[in-house]
Amino acid sequence: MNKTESPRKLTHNESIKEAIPTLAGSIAATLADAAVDRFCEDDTQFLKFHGIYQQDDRDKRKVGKEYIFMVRGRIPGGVVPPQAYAVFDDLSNRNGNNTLRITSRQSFQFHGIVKNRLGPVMKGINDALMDTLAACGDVNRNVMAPPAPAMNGIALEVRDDARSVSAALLPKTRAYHSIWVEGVQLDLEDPTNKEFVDPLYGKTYLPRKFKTAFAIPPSNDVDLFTNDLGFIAIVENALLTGYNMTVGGGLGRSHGNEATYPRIADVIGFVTREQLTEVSRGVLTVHRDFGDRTDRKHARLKYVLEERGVDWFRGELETRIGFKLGPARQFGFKRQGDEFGWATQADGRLYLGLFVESGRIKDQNGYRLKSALRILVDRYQPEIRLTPSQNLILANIEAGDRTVITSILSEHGVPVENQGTVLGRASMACPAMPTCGLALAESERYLPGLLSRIEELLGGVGLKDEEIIVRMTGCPNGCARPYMAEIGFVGKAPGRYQIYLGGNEGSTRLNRLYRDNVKDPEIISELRPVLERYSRERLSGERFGDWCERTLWKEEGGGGGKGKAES
Ligand code: SRM
Ligand code: SF4
Repeated sequence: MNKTESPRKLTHNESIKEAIPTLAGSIAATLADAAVDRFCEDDTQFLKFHGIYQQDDRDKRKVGKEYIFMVRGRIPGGVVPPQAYAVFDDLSNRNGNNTLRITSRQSFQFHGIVKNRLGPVMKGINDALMDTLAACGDVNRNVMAPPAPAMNGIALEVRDDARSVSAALLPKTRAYHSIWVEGVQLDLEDPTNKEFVDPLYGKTYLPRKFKTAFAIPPSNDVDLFTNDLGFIAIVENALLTGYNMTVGGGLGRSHGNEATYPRIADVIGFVTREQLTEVSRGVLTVHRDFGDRTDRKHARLKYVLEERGVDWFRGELETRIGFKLGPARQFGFKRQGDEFGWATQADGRLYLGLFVESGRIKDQNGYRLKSALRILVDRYQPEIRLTPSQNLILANIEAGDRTVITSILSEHGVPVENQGTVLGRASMACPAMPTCGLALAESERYLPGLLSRIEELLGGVGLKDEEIIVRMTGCPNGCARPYMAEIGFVGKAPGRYQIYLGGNEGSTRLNRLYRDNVKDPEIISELRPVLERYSRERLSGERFGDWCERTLWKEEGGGGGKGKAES
């Protein structure tokens, strides 16, 4: 800043964090006041650090605002023990909207909780030895790791490393435990609370959210390059020697604001397993100290990387950690997404990959996934693994139980073979309406119908059963990672979407904007000519996204985010 420039004003979030670094706000007092159905604005910001969002049912707005809460778990690597799953299932029946939502970061969300049930839900989650601390807020979020059960020891080691990093980056405030487990307001007269400053985050935490993921090539099932911090497992002579580290990925953008854009992370070097915690803390503190605290739309680590450059970042990090990163090693990603059906674990037991449409575990008409899962969990105690593509895996199943489990699922309308459709299995949608306050258009409720129409179109142009990765979000924030899809739909207004084309199977490339503000009836007519051309012109085995990149974008140009990862 030169002498004449005045410092830019910090955001309101910065001043409330500075004033109450324990993040306690007046949450406990409001919780105890049965006469009110919601929290004040500042407390809604603190609640996020506790894993809670205040929402309202947007379908009911015409008749008045009905406040409801969404609670998100912190489940590193998406591993849910059977006992905890049973508790989650009970809690969603008694207190929520009778569904459990698998998120695109391997967690569970409970929707539709009214204020006086918030306490019991939070207590129930903690009693099940799970928690929601730092599932949201300006902190490191749920750490992702490959969900498929260990085919060898490497996957277990990577999962352990993901857990260690998750633990190392947790905030240390005692407010969470005090409010939700002990049920009391934090005693602010106690000097340790009065003077509390988080040892890692400081008083004002991060300028914005921070996301971490681990991947084991060739699978990129965690969509690694969309994370602020990523670790790519390097396996040499069948041993996990360490990780290539990536920094500066992120997808959120705003319509009409060119200064915001999706960005693919950079690979910045190699670290050993022993160095993981230190480098993770180091990267987080660079975000803490250099992220933009004057504009929350410009506050992600990706903008620090884009504006200051990779070399600057590496130098800053190395100064903080006191050692040099090694040169990045060879790696290659082939595929994102999940495998479905029965498979064998290294220990001889079985696991079952189940497709869950848009991650919503529910009973609806003849499809009763929620009831079936509960029976299986009670009787066979499988471990539940949540995947970053919003599906689930039942793990650690004895081979002898396979037939009966298959028939219990079948009796509940849940197939094990040929689950969903080819397009459905490769799709994702964010929740959007009616719970998300930021949704501009439908997503989860709308995508299945649109997919049927696209399937019909594909059949008509000679592409029946062609896998194309389709993702939809109700606004440009990118929660279902639409900017990595071969076809991405991004909500612009009710019934209107942007269409992005050209992501790839390994999820190492951003797609580009093809058409803006397309009305629902025109989506199919916009897609028809490109799919017809793809069908005619594609090379043998060439995927739709790769054809777009090779052909369409050479002709059309196309706008988009920053970067393409090496793979
Ligand atoms: Fe997200 C905000 C849902 C993954 C980028 N996201 C929201 C909120 C909380 C809306 C709000 O702030 O009021 C949504 C709650 C809707 C609801 O009713 O449940 C919401 N995000 C989700 C989930 C549930 C979508 C899903 O389909 O599963 C995912 C929860 C993951 C988890 O368990 O932690 C979810 N959100 C993502 C991802 C994907 C990822 O992390 O891999 C992104 C893009 C990656 C990134 O962060 O850049 C993402 N969500 C955002 C943003 C844009 C952030 C930005 O940098 O601009 C917002 C808006 C915000 O934070 O203000 C947002
Ligand atoms: Fe809400 Fe937008 Fe995220 Fe969808 S992408 S859940 S509409 S914030």
